[in-house]
Amino acid sequence: MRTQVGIIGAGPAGLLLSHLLHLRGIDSVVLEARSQNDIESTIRAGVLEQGTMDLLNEAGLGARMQAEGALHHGFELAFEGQRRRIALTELTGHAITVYAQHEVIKDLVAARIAADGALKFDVSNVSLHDFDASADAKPRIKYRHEDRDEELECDFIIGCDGSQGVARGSIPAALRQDYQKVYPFGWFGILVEAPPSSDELIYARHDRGFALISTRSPGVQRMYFQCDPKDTADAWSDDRIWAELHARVDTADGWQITEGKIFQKNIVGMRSFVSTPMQCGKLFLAGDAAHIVPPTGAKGLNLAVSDVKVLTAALTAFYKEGANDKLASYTETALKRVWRAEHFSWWMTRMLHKLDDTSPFEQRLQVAELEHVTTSRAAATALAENYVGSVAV
Ligand code: RFL
Ligand code: PHB
Repeated sequence: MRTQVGIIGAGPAGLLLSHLLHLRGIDSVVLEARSQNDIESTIRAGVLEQGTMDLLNEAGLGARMQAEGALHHGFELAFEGQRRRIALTELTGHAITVYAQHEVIKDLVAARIAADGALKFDVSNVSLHDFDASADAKPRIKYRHEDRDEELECDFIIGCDGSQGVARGSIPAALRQDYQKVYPFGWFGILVEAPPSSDELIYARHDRGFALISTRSPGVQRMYFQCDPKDTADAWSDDRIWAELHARVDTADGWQITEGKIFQKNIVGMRSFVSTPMQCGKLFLAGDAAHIVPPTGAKGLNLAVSDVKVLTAALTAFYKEGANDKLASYTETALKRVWRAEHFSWWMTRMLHKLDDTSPFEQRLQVAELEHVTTSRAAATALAENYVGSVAV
């Protein structure tokens, strides 16, 4: 089998790339290790930046997002028993949409299937071959599908296979530089049948640890609280979860979060990670395959989308004009936004979480910083520009 662009991974990065290339008349095949049902039901991100929304709309993928997603013009920071608003739209002219990642995935899969796009689920034993830069190199992806060993020949291989994929590791270690910070805490996430506690997201800093109140729909809410990454979901009864969330988020004026039936619990670890370069010969990496951010800044999915935007322009220039320059500078272009988001996500994480080494002095510094970003218009604007993704890079 042959195609122009062989894509590994049907996450937001791989599916969106395949769809955008199709709109520009470029063929691709997407190989995914999991089943369609699995990728369409895994609960992950929720916040889409304006640039992500614009791109999905331009690509004809925005109908359900506009109908079912919720446009948010601000969010709140809770600390010291009170809540202060960051007025995103007033400060930046931009907004965000809360629309679950697995709904984006469903929209993308439907678009690929409607366009007869080649999308293979449940593949295994994926390996990458002959992607060196020489003109006569013919990149190939070997894989197993429906009990047969298969081979896909292509002009380029794009690794969109997330943080645990095989693509990044196919680049020789001697050519790569990895940067990493692992945080000594995780997020306990729950899905709750309840009305929203608040009109906007709430990021809370408390001496007991961080908490986040987000939403999925008028009847389903998403909440997180900082926990030990080695903790297990079973160790947390519903009562214990609500007690912890009330302690961290409720405000001194008597306002409380709204409880409901918890129907899903999970724990995720937190790390910051960048692998560079994001390319090697005819292999390119996009999204979590190349970089990870802690979820505090809501940037991961949006970064995957911005990589794909840069890569689509580069591949289009190659196929339509024979130009190589944008492909050659892909890493440099993509990493500017990546490092901006890495810094922002680390900064938000550090400002809002209980850190292992936080002395009482540093705890007061966190509060001083929160006071500053919620009272200085300049500081609030810097935060807001980073959050909505309109910050200059
Ligand atoms: P994905 O989504 O991990 O997709 C990779 C796909 O590749 C497949 N795969 C393979 N396929 C074939 N062969 C192999 N050898 C393969 N190995 C892996 C996998 O099965 C999978 O389907 O990567 P992608 O496309 O780069 O997308 C990245 C985003 O998923 C990720 O950054 C976000 O979910 C991060 N994130 C958030 N991002 C935001 O922008 N806003 C948020 O509000 C937000 N909240 C979050 C988050 C991530 C979270 N977790 C679970 C870490 C909240 C949480 C709790
Ligand atoms: C979510 O709704 O899942 C969510 C929202 C904001 C974040 C992270 C996750 O920063």
